Amino acid sequence: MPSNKNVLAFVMAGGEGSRLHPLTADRCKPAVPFNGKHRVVDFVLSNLINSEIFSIYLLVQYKSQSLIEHVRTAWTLPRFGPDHFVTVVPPQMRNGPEWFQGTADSVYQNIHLIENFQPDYVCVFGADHIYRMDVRQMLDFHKQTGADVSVATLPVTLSDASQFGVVEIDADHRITDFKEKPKSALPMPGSETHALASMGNYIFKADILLAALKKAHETGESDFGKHILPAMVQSHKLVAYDFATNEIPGVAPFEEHAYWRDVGTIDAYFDAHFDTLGAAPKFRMTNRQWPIYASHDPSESAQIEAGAINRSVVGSGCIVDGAVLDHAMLRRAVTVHRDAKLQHCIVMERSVIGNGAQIRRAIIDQDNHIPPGEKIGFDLESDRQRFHVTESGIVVVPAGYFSSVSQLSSPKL
Ligand code: ADQ
Repeated sequence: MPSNKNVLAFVMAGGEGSRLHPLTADRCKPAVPFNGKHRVVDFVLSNLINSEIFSIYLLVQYKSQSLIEHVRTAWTLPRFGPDHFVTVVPPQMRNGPEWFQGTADSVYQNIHLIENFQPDYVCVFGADHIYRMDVRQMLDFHKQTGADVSVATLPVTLSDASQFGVVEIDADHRITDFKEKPKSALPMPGSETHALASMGNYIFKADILLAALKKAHETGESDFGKHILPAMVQSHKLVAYDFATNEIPGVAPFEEHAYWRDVGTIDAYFDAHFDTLGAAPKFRMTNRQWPIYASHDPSESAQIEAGAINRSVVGSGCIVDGAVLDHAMLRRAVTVHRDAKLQHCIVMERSVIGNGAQIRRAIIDQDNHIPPGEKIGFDLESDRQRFHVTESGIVVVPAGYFSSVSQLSSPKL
């Protein structure tokens, strides 16, 4: 199998994901479930593998157990050679008693992995995004422009710009300014409404990265967006790769071109799920030419006894008996009992929805036994007393909440 042998990838998967709480109470952001059977980390890993980049270190830190288990079961690559691996790297305190102090420090603490592998190029990618990307096209651009660093970019509205690293560029795509999460941003060339944002995915010439990491460490700087990239703008050639030019085989005409979502907040996470539904979704989970791989699931098929189902995903091992599902995402082994009604809901593994329960605009994390007749998402003031509710009114029931408060046994079908 061909591979980009001179390319090493680091996927930074240590993010705490505090704005996704309580979904990140027991797991890091890249391990958060997405859609019927995926985890968020599967997108970047699939993009790298589909781009024939097979040498991947996954840097983990915060609450990494479920991510490690997921990688062990879903991402053990067939070993065609010593350079084919997805290896989880936890903080090992090689340079002192500190764990990773930031994104750049997570790579710095593993600098020996770059020195041992001796790549020409290093991809440093985030793990928190829903998208398809052919990384080879960014690599080609990086080589053609002779850049020291390439930053993947896309337009965001000026009002959203403060959540991102924002770049200014000249006519040759050269980055002339990089500001991490600026209070206000200038519009990009040719637009009055959008600024050019970093997607948090970078390609470095390996020797440039090594030198930059060592220098940053000496001065106590630890983050790519806050420290390393802004500091390199004057001294190095940084270029902005335009994600809108990235072409993926098998993308349907109706799909949103250059779909990319940072699912860092509950609202963004919730909305991205529903972008995948319908006959003409903004983002199609299924694309046989550019698959997003997921865990191998040994469960039996879903079983629908009766019910009314509209635009929904029913994962393997689910049982639905006489319920109404409207824009519902059921992950593996969810049971929905008679007369229950789910509208715009995500229900995670092994949860049980009792007879006649009504739930709308909610995320039910795993292992919840929702009692018969329960109503969630209708009286948000009362929901706020028990659950997490976002400003826009999405209710999140934490994992195991209903098993611990009610000790319910599963109602019979
Ligand atoms: P943020 O997403 O706010 O901005 P950050 O929280 O540092 O940046 O996360 C970047 C990536 O690194 C994520 O995949 C996260 O899981 C991981 N990560 C965070 N801390 C880590 C640590 N200590 N060890 C290992 N991994 C860690 C970044 C850029 C912005 C850019 C946005 C795009 O800084 O410039 O616009 O991503 O979403």
